[in-house]
Amino acid sequence: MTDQKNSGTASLTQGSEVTAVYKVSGMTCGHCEGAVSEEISAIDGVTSVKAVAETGEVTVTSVVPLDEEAVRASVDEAGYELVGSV
Ligand SMILES: [Cu+2]
Repeated sequence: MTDQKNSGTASLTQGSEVTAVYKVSGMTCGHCEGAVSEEISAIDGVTSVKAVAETGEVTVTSVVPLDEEAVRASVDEAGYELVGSV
C-alpha cells in the first residue's frame, strides 16, 4: 500500500491546480455532458470541467480541492447522480 497525501485520485499538478475525476450516472449524450459541466463550472475555484457521457467520468480541475458534497449537489442540480470519485 502506498501512503498518499491526497485522497482518491486527486493530484497536484504544476502551479496550484488540482484535478479530480468523478463518476456520474445518467449521462447519455452531449447535452448531458454540457448540463453537468455547466453546473460544476459554477462551483467556486473550478477552472475546467470535462464530462464524458460514454464513460460517465467527469474530470474537474480547480484551484483548491473540492468538497465532494458540493460536486454532488451540482451534479444533482443538473439532474444526474454523483456515484463517487474515481
Ligand atoms: Cu443527454
